[in-house]
Amino acid sequence: LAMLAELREALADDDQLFLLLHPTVVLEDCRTVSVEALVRWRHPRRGELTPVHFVRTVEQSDLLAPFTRHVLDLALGVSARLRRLGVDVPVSVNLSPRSLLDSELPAVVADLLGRHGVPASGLVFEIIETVAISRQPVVDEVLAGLRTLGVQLAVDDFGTGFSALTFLTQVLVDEIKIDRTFVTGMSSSAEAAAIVRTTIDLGRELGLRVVAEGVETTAQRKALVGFGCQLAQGFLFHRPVPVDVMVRTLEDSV
Ligand code: G
Ligand code: G
Ligand code: MN
Ligand code: NA
Repeated sequence: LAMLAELREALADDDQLFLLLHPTVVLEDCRTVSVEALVRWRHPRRGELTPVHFVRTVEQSDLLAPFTRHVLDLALGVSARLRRLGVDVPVSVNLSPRSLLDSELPAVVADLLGRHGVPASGLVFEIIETVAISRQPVVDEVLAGLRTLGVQLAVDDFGTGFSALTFLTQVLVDEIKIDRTFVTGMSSSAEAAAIVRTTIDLGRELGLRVVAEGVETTAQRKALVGFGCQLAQGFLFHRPVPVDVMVRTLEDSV
């Protein structure tokens, strides 16, 4: 309860919630092709908190919609700032599965895109597969509403949820992000390697972008290239960085 009150304050404060950005790169030349927004909470007493410390509380309260809006506002602010510098890379935002039960979401997204002057194609929502099994009508409606706007959808942590492959075809998804546990497991587990390899093939067959998450070693990078993977995210390439750092880095690249 104390945390809820503090979160309410954080949402009204310009300084407490902020984003780190984590690039996705092309494996071949390490060029940044998109940035993922990762929210952090600069708590007045407890210091910098990661989402594991507060997202569940947010999801179980009436703060989810304002929180989602706040993160989206920050992320689109970043996008607008990059675009003014001539850097045209999509920004991806992680969505709580419960946000897909909010039928107002597409209208909120449309409003914020308009305010920031960012085209819908510049926004990617990362959703987890688990949303596929509930498939309540409102979820379909919200996903369809987002698709109609032209927002892109990525399946995050692919392979770890309750997978419904029909989800990939019924919901028009643009991208699959292979969960980090499979990438980490590749070197010691033939099964993990097989899952990575076949997910890359699946993505290619379905015409989807495939991003390997959590790439930390050059051996993993080589294996992924060998499997025909083109995109990756991970500490080998970048750590999540503050917005100002990312802006300076990308500014130098144009
Ligand atoms: O940034 P970090 O590695 O701590 O992320 C931990 C988890 O928090 C990841 O699963 C990530 O998807 C999630 N996460 C990061 N930012 C957001 C956000 O803005 N909203 C939601 N719902 N989850 C987020
Ligand atoms: O669930 P999601 O994929 O959104 O989680 C994002 C989280 O994964 C972020 O907190 C980010 O810091 C973390 N992450 C991204 N790349 C790596 C990596 O290469 N190694 C490790 N250990 N964590 C990573
Ligand atoms: Mn993610
Ligand atoms: Na992920």
